[in-house]
Amino acid sequence: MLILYGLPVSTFSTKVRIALHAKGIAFDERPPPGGYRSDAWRAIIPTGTIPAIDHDGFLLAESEAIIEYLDEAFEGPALLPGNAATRARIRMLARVHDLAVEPAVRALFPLIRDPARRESLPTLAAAIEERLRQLEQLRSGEPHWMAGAAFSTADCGFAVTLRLAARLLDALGHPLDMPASITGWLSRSADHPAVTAGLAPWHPATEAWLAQALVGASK
Ligand SMILES: N[C@@H](CCC(=O)N[C@@H](CS)C(=O)NCC(=O)O)C(=O)O
Repeated sequence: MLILYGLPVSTFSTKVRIALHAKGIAFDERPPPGGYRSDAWRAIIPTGTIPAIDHDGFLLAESEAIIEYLDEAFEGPALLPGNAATRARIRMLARVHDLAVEPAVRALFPLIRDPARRESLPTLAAAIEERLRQLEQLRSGEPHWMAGAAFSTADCGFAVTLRLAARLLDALGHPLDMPASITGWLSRSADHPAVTAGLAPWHPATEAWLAQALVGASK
């Protein structure tokens, strides 16, 4: 059976978990041996990051490469559907997620752990909101999924990251101002079975991490 090396709380592991559910691929999820960044894990995946997959001995890291591999190697609904232009837009939005939106959200982590860092909250929140305005323009009012009529790899990452952004900013007392079309996409995504299944382990793990980090921060 295909192995997903990942953790419930990890954004990029959850992105791949959603893709696996969308393709209907049976998988066994395991934590990276020794933990991510550990020497034991780096001996397997030199970057030390999660997620990675093991498909009958074929090891692969990097969420977007993994999803494209799964799409080509397995039957099931296409995660890069459509013609060349649609597929290019899917890849573009998936990169905007990985390279622009997710890093802007990740920048909030130190503020959760350390109240002394929270003076940068307005700046970081504004940076996320600016990224979301850009995303809205890039999507040009797409009424269905992130990049068109069909659910795609472009939906998998945003389904995690936009929820995380809203949850972290809420915890920091600065509710996220999300463009209306993105809010609409977010509520549609909640009803997609792959998103529901992929997020099922992520929700409690995120709440547990947040509770622990906030308690640590108040000491
Ligand atoms: N570009 C990578 C990013 C993966 C990533 O940053 N994963 C985080 C967990 S969500 C991680 O492993 N962080 C440890 C590190 O960066 O050393 C991908 O798409 O898989």
